[in-house]
Amino acid sequence: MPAANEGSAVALVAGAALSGQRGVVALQNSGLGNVINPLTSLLMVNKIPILLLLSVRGHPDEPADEPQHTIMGANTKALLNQLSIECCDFDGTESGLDRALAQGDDTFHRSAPFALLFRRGQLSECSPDERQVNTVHYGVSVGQAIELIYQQLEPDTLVVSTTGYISRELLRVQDRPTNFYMQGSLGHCSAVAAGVALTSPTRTVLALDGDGGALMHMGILSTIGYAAPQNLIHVVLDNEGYVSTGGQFSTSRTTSLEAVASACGYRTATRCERAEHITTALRQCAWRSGPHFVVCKVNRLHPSQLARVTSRYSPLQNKTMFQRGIGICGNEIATTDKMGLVS
Ligand SMILES: Cc1ncc(C[n+]2csc(CCOP(=O)(O)OP(=O)(O)O)c2C)c(N)n1
Repeated sequence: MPAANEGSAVALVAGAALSGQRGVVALQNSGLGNVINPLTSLLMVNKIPILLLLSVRGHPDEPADEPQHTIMGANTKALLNQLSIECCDFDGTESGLDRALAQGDDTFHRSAPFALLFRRGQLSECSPDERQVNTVHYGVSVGQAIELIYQQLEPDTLVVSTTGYISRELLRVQDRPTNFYMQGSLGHCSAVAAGVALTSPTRTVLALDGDGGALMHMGILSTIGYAAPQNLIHVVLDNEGYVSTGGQFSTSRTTSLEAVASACGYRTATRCERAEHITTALRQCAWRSGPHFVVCKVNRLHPSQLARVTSRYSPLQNKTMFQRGIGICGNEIATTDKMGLVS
C-alpha cells in the first residue's frame, strides 16, 4: 500500500500489528527522519515489532551520491544504533537474505523493530507489468507543463522546485538564476516557496511541486491557506506516482488535491488535464490574488538523458544564485565550495 509519508506507513503497520498482523515498510533512508517519531514514541514504547526494508543512499562505502544523501548516508547506521534498533546489511545473496530474515524473526519475537539495509539498486523497482497498468495517459509531460507555465510568468518570478525529476526538467527547459532547485526534503517545496513569498511580497513566487511531495506533508496546505501569501502560485505536477524513484503508485488518483487546497483556504484551486487548461489557469493567477493552487495532470515521459542539477550547480551555488535573484547578496558569493565549484 502506498503511504503518503514514511511515518504514516510505520503507524499503519502499528495498527495492523495491533490486529495481529505482521507489517513491513519499505523506504529510502531519506525517509528515516519521518519515521523516528512513530518508531520511538509509538512502536518501541508499545513493543510493536516492525520490519523495515531500508534502502541506503549516500552509503559511505560507495561512490559519491547526490549531496542531499551525504549526511544521512553517513549516519544511517549510527542513528539506528543510537536508537537500539537492530539492523543488518543485505549481502546480495539468497542465503544472506534468509539469515537476515531469521534475525528479523528473532527481533519480532522480542517485539522489537528490525531494519534490513539495502545498497543502491538491490531493491528492484516495481515490475514493468505493474507500471504498464499504472501508465498515466495525459497528453502533457512535466517538461511541456513547465514550458506552458513559464510562458505566462513574469521573467522575475521566483521559482522553488521539488526534488527529483521535476527540478531536473526545470533545469533542462527553463534554467534561470531565479530558480531554487530543491534536492531532498521531499514534501517541503511549497513551505519553502511560501516562506519566500511571505518575505518577498512584491515578487510572484511559484512552487513547482509533485503529487508525491504535496501528499507527503499535506498539512502545509492549511498553513498556506491561513498565512495566505497573495503572491504564491502552488503548482502540482501530478503523474500519480513517485516517478523519480521508479514509478511506484502515489494515492493522488483517488484524491482531489484541488478540493483539499480550496478547503484549506487557497483563493483559487484548479485542475488542468490539457495544455490549454494550464495556460488559462496560469493567466487567471496573473490577475487575481493568491494563494493559487493548480494541479496539472501530466504523463510520465521524460527524456532518456536528464542531467542532474548538481552537474551544473552545487547546492551552495544554487542558493547563492537564487539569493542574488531575490536581490540579496549571500555571504558565500565568490567562494569555492566542497565540490570544488566556484560560485
Ligand atoms: C522523505 C523522503 N522520502 C523519500 C524520498 C525519495 N524520493 C525522492 S524523489 C521521490 C519521488 C517524488 O514524487 P513526486 O513528488 O510525485 O515527483 P515525481 O518523481 O513523480 O516527479 C522520492 C520518493 C526523499 N527524497 N525524501
